[in-house]
Amino acid sequence: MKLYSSLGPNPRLVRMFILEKGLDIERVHIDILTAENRKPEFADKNILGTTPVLELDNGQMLSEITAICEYLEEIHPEPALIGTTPEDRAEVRMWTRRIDLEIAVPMTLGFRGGAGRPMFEPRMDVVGPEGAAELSAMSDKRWIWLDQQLGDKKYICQNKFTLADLIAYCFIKFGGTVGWTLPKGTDNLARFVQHMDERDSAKVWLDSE
Ligand SMILES: N[C@@H](CCC(=O)N[C@@H](CS)C(=O)NCC(=O)O)C(=O)O
Repeated sequence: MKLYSSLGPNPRLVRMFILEKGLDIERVHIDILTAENRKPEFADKNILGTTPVLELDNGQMLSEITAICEYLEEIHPEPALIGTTPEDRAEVRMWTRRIDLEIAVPMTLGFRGGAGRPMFEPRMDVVGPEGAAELSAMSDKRWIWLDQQLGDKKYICQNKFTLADLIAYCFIKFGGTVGWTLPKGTDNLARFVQHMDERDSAKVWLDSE
């Protein structure tokens, strides 16, 4: 297997997931700053042009972080990061999807149409500056909501470390790389980030690729 990876929260999430699983997968760096991922050659790996992409040994290309992580979990069930029973798996998927759709997507779209506009406008449709500000404000509100859901718990669900924690952590850390900080009223998330920073897999955030 081979992981086509780059800067950004999505590839970093998959890299952390791989480390948490104790796997060793060859990594190929794709330079998204120079739009290497938007060249026609990369379309053979992912028609949407985004990273990460996992190339399987049979040549199949998988993209979308949840599809990649679920695949890895199926072929390497231990340690379980998406739950061990149908109910547990459903709960982890529910939280992961909530964080992805309700927080990560508006945050990403807000960044691409705002501070990230010079990089993204030439390569994809981005929302206008006003829409970008609204999307960023929307995701900030939802970070506050997530903080309330977390409360004084250590992890987002099931009292154990799961994919749902990884997605929240990776998008908070991504924000830190582009001048964003957690909104006021998210002390629980700040504490969450502190203990997640202690995980060995969190070292991917120190490595600049
Ligand atoms: N929904 C996708 C999002 C992938 C994504 O947006 N990746 C970013 C890096 S974090 C990317 O490729 N950005 C560069 C670009 O879109 O040109 C997933 O789950 O993998």
